[in-house]
Amino acid sequence: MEGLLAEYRAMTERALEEALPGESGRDLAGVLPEAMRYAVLGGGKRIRPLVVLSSCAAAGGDPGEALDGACSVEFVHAYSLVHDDLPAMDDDDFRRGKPSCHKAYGEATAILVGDALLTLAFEVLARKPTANRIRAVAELARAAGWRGLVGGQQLDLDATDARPETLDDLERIHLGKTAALFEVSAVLGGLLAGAEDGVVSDLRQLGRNVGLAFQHIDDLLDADHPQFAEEAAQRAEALLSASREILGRLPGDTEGLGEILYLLELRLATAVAQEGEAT
Ligand code: GRG
Repeated sequence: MEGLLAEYRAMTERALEEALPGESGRDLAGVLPEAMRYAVLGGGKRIRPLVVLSSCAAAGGDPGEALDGACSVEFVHAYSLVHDDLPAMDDDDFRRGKPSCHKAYGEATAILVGDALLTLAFEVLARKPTANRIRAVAELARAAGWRGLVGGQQLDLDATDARPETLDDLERIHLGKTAALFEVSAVLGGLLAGAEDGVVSDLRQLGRNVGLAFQHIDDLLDADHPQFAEEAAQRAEALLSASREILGRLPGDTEGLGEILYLLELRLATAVAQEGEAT
C-alpha cells in the first residue's frame, strides 16, 4: 500500500493508539486495557477505516474529520474477530500472525475485550454530539447488530448444518457478516463529511458492493465454497464495476476509493488465476 492510502493508514494507526486506553487504565480495569491494545494494534489491513476516510474525501470532506468514524469501525471489527476466535465460535488459536486474544489473555478476558471494544466504538463516535454523529451512531448500531454483523454470524453458524444452496443464500450471510461493516464505513465517511442524502446513499451502495466483492474474493483465495467459484468471480467483477460507476458521480476527491477498487481488482485477478490453476 502506498501514496494516499498509506497516509490514511498512518493517520488511522495514530488515532487508534490515542483512542485506546493506556497503562494508566490498569487501576480501573486491570489487564483489560493491555488486552484491548493487543487485539487492535500491531496488525490488520485497516481496510474499513480506509473506506471511511476515502469516502469522507469522496463526499467532499476533510478525512481528518472522519478519524473517529475510522476508529469506531475498526473497534467493532476487532471485537468481532476476538469473539469469533473463541472456542465457542470458530476456535482459532492465531489471529494476525500472533496468538488470538483468548490464547494470550484467557477466554473470560477475551469476552470482556470484545465487550469493551464494542462499547468504546460508540463512545468515540459520539464524543462530539452533532446531529450527523447521532445518525452515525444509529447507523453503526444497526450494522453491528442483529440485522448486520451479529445476524450474519448467526446465519453462518446455521450454515454449518445446512450449506447454502445458491450464491444468493451465501450472499445473505456475506451481507451481514462482512458487507454491513463496509457499508456503514462508507456511510460514516459521508455523514462525517456533512454530505447530502443523495451522496450518502451512493456511498452506502458502494460500501455494500465493496464489502460483498471483498468477501467473494476472500472466499476464492481461500477456496471456500468452491461450488460457487465461477459465479462468485463474475459477481465480484460486476460489483466492482458498479462501484466504479458510482465513483464517477461522487462530488469530492475519489483517489482513495479508486485505489481501494484497484487493489480489489488486482486481488480478484489473482484469485481467478489461482482458481484457473487449480482446475
Ligand atoms: C463474533 C459478532 C461476531 C462476528 C464475527 C468478523 C466475523 C464475524 C468473523 C470472522 C471470520 C470472517 C472470515 C469474517 C468475514 C469478514 C472478514 C473477511 C474478516 C477479516 O477481515 P480482514 O481481512 O482482517 O479485513 P484484518 O486482520 O486485515 O483486519
